[in-house]
Amino acid sequence: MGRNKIAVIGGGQIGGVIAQLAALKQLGDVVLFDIVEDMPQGKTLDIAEASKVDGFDVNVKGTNSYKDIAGSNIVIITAGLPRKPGMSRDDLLVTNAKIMRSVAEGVRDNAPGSIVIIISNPLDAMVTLFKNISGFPPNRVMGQAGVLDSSRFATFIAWELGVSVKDVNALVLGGHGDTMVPLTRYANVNGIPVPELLERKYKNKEKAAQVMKDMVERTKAAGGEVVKLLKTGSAFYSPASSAISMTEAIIYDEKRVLPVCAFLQGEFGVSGYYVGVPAVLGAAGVERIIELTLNNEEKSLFDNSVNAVKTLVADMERLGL
Ligand code: TXD
Repeated sequence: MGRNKIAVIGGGQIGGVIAQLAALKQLGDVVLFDIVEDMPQGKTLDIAEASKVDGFDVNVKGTNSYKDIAGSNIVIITAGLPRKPGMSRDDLLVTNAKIMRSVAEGVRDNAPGSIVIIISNPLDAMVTLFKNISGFPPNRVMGQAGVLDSSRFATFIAWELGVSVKDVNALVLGGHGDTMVPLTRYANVNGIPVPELLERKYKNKEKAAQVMKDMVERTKAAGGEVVKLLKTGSAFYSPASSAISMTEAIIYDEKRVLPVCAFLQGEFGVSGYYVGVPAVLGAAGVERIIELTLNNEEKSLFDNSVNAVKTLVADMERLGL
């Protein structure tokens, strides 16, 4: 087997950082595609010219032609507009569905054996659309949301408790929208439940519960918090890192257990929809979905989030997108 080839579709903010990280980590040769002329060529030239300094040696190519993605084993899709302040992810549906349609055709026709990680928003709908147009099997089509949302949740917990973020485990399930479900009961610091640590810190159950609730709300609104600060565009470093960690899990067959926007076929009581759930990522892509027991409150939040995804997918169909 030769080198991995990683195609990144959409050479904007997230696509550019993904290309740089993939090169720095020498994950494989990198192709950066965009419809804007010269821009992906400019970014990849810039990245390649750092190879001596950073000590990496892979091919990094920018292109406006889908032919150049031929032979890619991983395709990461970031094409699509980002939010502006005040917008929800769902407001991007019409514009980005049109973009995703052309991207899905390009990937289907030129990299038919690839494993695809989608980042474009509204995430759950864009993954669904890609799967429908490409006809790729569900294990080879997934979305990135949960790795980032969980990393945001873990970051807030680490700051609150004054511990290393490396020791925090936190999981966010559901759709990548305002209804996402950060699981408080499963959040832990090297196995010690976060709610217990908060109660010890505040010596007051109500206060501890309020602090946890605030972290949950901040996690759900975290994308918007960055959008508001940036004024133009949305988060790009952390989404890029999240896509890279999924890529590593796949190319190194790591069997990592990550929250992934994956196609459910009966798991969690859901059939035929893409929703964020824990899954095993390895050489075959989404190899297995891991179910876990949700209590009544968690279940109702999860169902609410699944319903939001269903509405979005129905809107997409109603609008003929
Ligand atoms: O975690 C997540 N999933 C996300 C998703 C976190 C943050 C932002 N997320 C979404 O990713 C965001 O809402 C957007 O829908 C995408 C890409 O965000 P980015 O910040 O990278 O947007 P840019 O900088 O505008 O880049 C988008 C690029 C830009 O260069 C366009 O020229 C290109 O997409 N584009 C296309 N590429 C290929 N094909 C077509 N048709 C096309 N149209 C635009």
